[in-house]
Amino acid sequence: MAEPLSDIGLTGLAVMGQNLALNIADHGFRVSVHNRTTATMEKFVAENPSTPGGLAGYAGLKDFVASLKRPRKIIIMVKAGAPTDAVIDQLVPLLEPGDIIIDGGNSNWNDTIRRERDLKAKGIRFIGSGVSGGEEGARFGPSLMPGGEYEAYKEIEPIWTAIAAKVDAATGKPLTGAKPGQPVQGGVPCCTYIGPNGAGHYVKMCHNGIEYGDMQLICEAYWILTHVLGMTAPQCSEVFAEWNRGVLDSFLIEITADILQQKDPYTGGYLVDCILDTAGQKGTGKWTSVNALDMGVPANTIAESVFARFMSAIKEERVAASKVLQGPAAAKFDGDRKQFLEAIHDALYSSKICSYAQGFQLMREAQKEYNWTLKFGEIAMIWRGGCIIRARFLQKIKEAFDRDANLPNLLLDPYFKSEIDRCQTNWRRVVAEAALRGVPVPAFSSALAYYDGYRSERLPANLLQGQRDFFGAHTFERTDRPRGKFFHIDWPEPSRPIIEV
Ligand code: NBP
Repeated sequence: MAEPLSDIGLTGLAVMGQNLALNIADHGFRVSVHNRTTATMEKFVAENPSTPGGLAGYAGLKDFVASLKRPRKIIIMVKAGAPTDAVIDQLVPLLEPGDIIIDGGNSNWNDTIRRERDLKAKGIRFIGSGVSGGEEGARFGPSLMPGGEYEAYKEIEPIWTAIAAKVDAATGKPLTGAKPGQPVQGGVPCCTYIGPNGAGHYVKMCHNGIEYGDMQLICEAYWILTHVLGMTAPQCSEVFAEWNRGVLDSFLIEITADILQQKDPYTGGYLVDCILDTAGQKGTGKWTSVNALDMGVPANTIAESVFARFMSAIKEERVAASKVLQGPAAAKFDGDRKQFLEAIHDALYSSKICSYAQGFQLMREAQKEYNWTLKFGEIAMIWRGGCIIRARFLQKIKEAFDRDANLPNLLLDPYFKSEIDRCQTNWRRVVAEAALRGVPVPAFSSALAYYDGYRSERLPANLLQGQRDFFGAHTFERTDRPRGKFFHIDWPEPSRPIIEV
């Protein structure tokens, strides 16, 4: 008897592809799978003989494509960049108009815009879908951020919403307990149509930028706990575990508490104290920061988080500099420890609000740039589960955009405004204490500078414009004249006449 046709195909069976294929099959969909290296596909299929939907392995792309129901839906889960283009080029001659290619990799949104346009000209529909949550998310429920033609998304929507992470409708908390072959039942899927062409991959990139910010902010809180309050790793672990019961409740705080109490199998000490302090990055945080610079959006906390990784990476240089450069003498902390602990909590929380405000501002600007209409409340909603930044906090962001879909900045929402009002004295105290003690907190301080900058009616850019006009005749606008009217001083002229441009 002929094999049944599959609901969907997936090519690229590394860690993400395998887990995503199993997730899809767990929801009763039959999945055809393919990998450039056939042995990987054969091993994967042999190891998973009885999934609810079934896996069918194909060595050749022609047979793989022929095994799919029409319109064919093919997920590409290969290394982002040239490999994705290579796979698309191999697939296109085998497809028919109306078929759908879905790129689930971490592709740059500009590539997605280009691919969607080029494929549309050939009659092939293209979805660029952010897939968040790493290996675990792919296996038991990622946060999914699909972008492309809406009608094409509707074709994959039943599969996409089935495999996405689910959260409780009332609390927004992720539904847990999925096991192989037994996905969670019910709940609200962490998946929504994001917008045309590259919108899904763009939003995924912003998610990653925000993730960089969250991680760096947590690291700075840990550094203050250890370097101002002198806490040990397990003591810090208890603090984070406690914080995880309040407004900071999130996956990243939870794993931080766990990591900090992990013993080191080699030394018997704590693992975190044995991990070399140099961090890498794969690019999406950098893309977010570069894009913020390109679009002129102040996303300084996210960018500082990327720079902090770069600073960590120049370990040898830092070691050499530490022997030469002086900071303040480290006095023992003699303040109220309980109060200062609360202050660190509030500094972390306020900085986090600013980091998210920047991420959402970036997306606001991008929608103008790329002619998208992004639904920010829905974006916050689908990040509540299945991704690294999942947090109770996202429910509050969703509520803020429910109150005002056109909110210009999260800081202006009444809830977040009152939270910052409540926390800002503590936040300032922590940043000041860190500065006085020479403890580097680039993301905490840049978030505070962002807050103070954003709430400033006037900034010293008046002088800056004067300087620009002095050396480059760049002209300036005046406080007492309408916007758009430009002036210039003829600086070299002794009488320095003012010229209306
Ligand atoms: P990798 O990014 O490590 O890519 C490995 C896969 O790409 C293998 O299947 C490999 O085939 C295939 N491949 C390569 Br490399 N070059 C190819 C080519 N020219 N033609 C065909 N296939 C090619 O896999 P991953 O870590 O599973 O990630 C997959 C995608 O998901 C990436 O875009 C990644 O950025 C994204 N992502 C990853 C994570 C994560 O936590 N890892 C999270 C979210 C998103 P082979 O077996 O023959 O070498």
